[in-house]
Amino acid sequence: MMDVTKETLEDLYTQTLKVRLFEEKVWEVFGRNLIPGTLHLYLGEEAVAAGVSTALRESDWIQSTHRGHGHVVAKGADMKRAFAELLGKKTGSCKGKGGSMHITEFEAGILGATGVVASGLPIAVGAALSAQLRGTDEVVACFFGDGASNNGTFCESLNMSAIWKLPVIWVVENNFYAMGTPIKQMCPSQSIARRGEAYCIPSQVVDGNNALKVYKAAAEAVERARNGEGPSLIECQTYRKKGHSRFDPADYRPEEEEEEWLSRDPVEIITNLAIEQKALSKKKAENIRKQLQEQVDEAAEFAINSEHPEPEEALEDVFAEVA
Ligand SMILES: Cc1ncc(C[n+]2csc(CCOP(=O)(O)OP(=O)(O)O)c2C)c(N)n1
Repeated sequence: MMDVTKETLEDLYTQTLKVRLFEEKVWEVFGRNLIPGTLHLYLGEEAVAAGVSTALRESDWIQSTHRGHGHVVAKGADMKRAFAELLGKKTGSCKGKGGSMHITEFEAGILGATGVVASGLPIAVGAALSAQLRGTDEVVACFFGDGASNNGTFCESLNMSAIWKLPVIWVVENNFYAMGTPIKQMCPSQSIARRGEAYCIPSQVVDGNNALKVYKAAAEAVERARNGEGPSLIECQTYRKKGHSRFDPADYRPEEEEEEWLSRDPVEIITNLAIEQKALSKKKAENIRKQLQEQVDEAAEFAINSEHPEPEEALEDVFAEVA
């Protein structure tokens, strides 16, 4: 088992908590009716984004999904611009034109989020091919759900990444439901990792509520990708705290199942681990929490106080000029 440094444990705590506090604030602001459109919260799945992003460098890339706030915040998106995008404001990362499902920030290695399920996988293949052709050692992590793994692009993208030995990490967030459809009704094997093996891609299942376990799997995958050994697949088993999107009460989930999963809170798990391993004192953990809360509150205030775009800006940045 790979050893991790105290700094890494502190980073995992910080990233997991940052995503949690960001999402809690989003939920609060949503309750004030300030967020237009729909919203897919990442609450409960924080350890996946935290573990993967801690294994990446700033110069690496991520491709996100409709449930993307956690991915982009953990990878280092500017929280003010990310929050403003949720509110459809001019100061947002896409000038308010994308909203919750399309936060993008190339400067931070964020290729973008997408509302079309499974459409991110071919984009990750393209980005990884670009990294390979440019002779860099950049790595691309692509997040997607169990539902997305039933889309045709999953097969095409995994196959191509395997034959060309592309530097991709396929990160499946298996939260056992695609909207209200349980995985039992979608996948004959119920194992996404087995599907990765069918393409000769080293694949493993990890506890997606434990940021340290996700980090270890991701760090091994990153090393393989940097060494030119090609893609890996990590199936992170996790659970969302809320429904699929803003108005879904998730009453299709059995009570016992919910209780069991929700008793294993990702923030508590990494806090306890970091304190046990003496990577953090309770006091330092509390100081980090305070600082993060201030940053998140500032981001929300910035977003709320920003202007909406003018109607005539609607078509700006939408079409590219062709010479
Ligand atoms: C191509 C496509 N089909 C259907 C939808 C509607 N839709 C939005 S999210 C979703 C479920 C996705 O489930 P999963 O991939 O497991 O991700 P999760 O929401 O669990 O994170 C569906 C069917 C869509 N956005 N795009």
